[in-house]
This record gives sequence, structure tokens and C-alpha cells, in this order.
Amino acid sequence: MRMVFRWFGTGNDTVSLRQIRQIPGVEGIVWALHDLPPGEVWPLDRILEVKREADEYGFHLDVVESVNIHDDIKLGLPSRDTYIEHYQRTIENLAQVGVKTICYNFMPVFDWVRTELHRQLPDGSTAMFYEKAIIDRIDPRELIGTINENPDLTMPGWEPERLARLSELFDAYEGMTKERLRENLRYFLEAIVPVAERHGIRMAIHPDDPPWPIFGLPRIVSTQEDIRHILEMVDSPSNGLTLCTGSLSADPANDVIGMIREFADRIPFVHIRNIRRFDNGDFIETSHRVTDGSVDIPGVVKVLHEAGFRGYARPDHGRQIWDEACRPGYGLFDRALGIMYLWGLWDSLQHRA
Ligand code: DNO
Repeated sequence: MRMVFRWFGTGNDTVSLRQIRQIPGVEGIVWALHDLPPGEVWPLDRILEVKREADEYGFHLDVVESVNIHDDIKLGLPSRDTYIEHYQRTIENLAQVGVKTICYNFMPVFDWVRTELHRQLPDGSTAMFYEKAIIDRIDPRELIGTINENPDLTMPGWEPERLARLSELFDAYEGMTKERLRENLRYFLEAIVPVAERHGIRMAIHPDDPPWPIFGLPRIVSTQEDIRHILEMVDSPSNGLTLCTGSLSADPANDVIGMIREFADRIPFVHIRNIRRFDNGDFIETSHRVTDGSVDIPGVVKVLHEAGFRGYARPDHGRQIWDEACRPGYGLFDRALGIMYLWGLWDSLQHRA
């Protein structure tokens, strides 16, 4: 297990590379050019700039999260070919600094969604919360108004320029089906995977978060069957999965450990985090500790270990603790605690006398 840590870049993150360097066992940063809109080619000089910064602290840039996919690709519009070509060029540029894994998602319109960024936990810390009933009753057409009235609904994964075009986007997705979305993913993968293969890069699709359809938009990376379908449709090690324990486990029907067993050789990257699920479909992000949430984190680590996992892992969302001022989910303190929990589990398997 190779531990990495998400970093949003200079001026865009409250956590510094110097601090990350002091978390035991972190060898690389998970990075992206966050200011570039989806669909643009990532310029080599910008990539090299990040490399210089990372080099100063001895971090590698093996994992990119995410090179986001333009909606025209997800929609299957004629303009997709241009955006696919841009994506191919981005892969080629990323290969020049030794990138090995590119995480991306195929969720229409939105990345991950929560209804509260600072929900208080019993210990006084705060964490991100998903209240199912709120999302279920939001009319997507009124979403912009709802977001403006409730700043907590502005999700860190939502790009402002896309929000501005929201109603247009919803029109474009009108009538989109799961089957068509899958076909659009296949079209994308058939064009991208050979380029990734040539450069020894593994694409790693991130599951839907939450793993069910929201706002009437279809989802295609929510279940074991979905993932099997995707991995089979382009059968290559370069067509892989980012196994995210927190996203997938929001649906109690998902057996994350079974998924690791089935897909082990197609998982270059794992996000290991815990959530507590409630019977009504709500969930809250928690510490990594098994007793704090609904995910069997020790079981996850054990089965990764059994599978001889040599890929990259990151702790993902943490709580906000010790009054840290940070991006929701992306503070230093709780993610560092999470890493130590993961190392504790891993080392107890690895270094048993
Ligand atoms: C949430 C992250 C996601 C993830 C993208 C991958 O914090 O796990 O935003 O980066 O969905 O494309």
C-alpha cells in the first residue's frame, strides 16, 4: 500500500507540503490543476510547475485526481471528439512527469453531493452529512435558487462555471438513460485506454457519490454489477477503478470487501474512509475507526493486504477537528489520524512476528 495525500495546490489549500511531509509514510501527493475547466488540455509548463514544488519535498506525482470529463463526452455530443482529443493530449503531458494513475468520474452534472458541510458529531467535531430527504425533494430546476439561499449546499466538488449553466445542462441531459450513459463511457474509454496503455498509465474511475441516481440523472458506477460492466467493456489493466469505501458504502447493499476481492487486479487506487449510515438513507462522515462508522475498515485493509495490494491509498474526507480552519473534508488533522489508523492496521498484518 503506497500512501498518498490529496493536495489542492499552492494558494488553494490550507495544508502545506511541509506539513504533509511530516505524516508518516506519505510518499506522494494526489493533485490536479484545479483552476482549469473540464475539457482543456493541461499545459506541460503548468504540470512541470507542480513537479518542481513536489520535488522540493520528495513527493511523487504518480496520482492525479481528477482529470474531469467534459459533459459533452458524458452526453455523447458530436463535440465530444474534440474533448476526447484534449484528454488524450493531457494524458501524454501527464506521462512526462511520470504519472501512473488518473482518477476521474462519470457522474452527470455533479461530482459528490452533501447537504451539510459542518454537521456536529457528538464529540463536538464536525463532518459532512447527507440528508436523503432533502436531496429527494429538491426540484433540479430550482436548484440554483436553493443553493443561493443555503450556502451550505454549495459543494466543494461543484464547479461554479458549470453551476451557472445548470438549467442548460439539465436540458441537455433530458431523457438520458443509464444505457446511453454507459455507451458514452464506452466510447470515451475505447479512445482513451490505448493512449493510457502506451504510457503505462492506469485510468481509475471513481464511484458515484452517493451511489444512487439523484435529481433524476442516471448513475452508472454505483454497484458491483455496474463496476463489473465497466471493467469488462474495455478489458485492460489501464481501465481500472478507484475503490472508494465511503462512497460505495452509503448503500448498505454494496459489499465493498466483495468488490475488492473481485476487482483486486483492476484497482490501482483506493480511497479509504468511514461513514455512518442511518436507516432512512442519511449518512455522515466519521473517523476511520471501525466503531465510529458503518464501514469495516479493518476488513477492507485486511482484504487489500491478502490481495497483495501495491497500489495507492489515501484517507479521503476527514472530520473537522481541533478548530482547524480548512476545506470541509480536507483538513490536515483528521486525515493524518486516518492515515495512522490505516498504517496501524496494515503494519499489524505486514510485520507480524
Ligand atoms: C471527494 C472525491 C471526489 C473525487 C472525484 C473523482 O472528495 O473523492 O471529488 O475526487 O469524484 O473524480
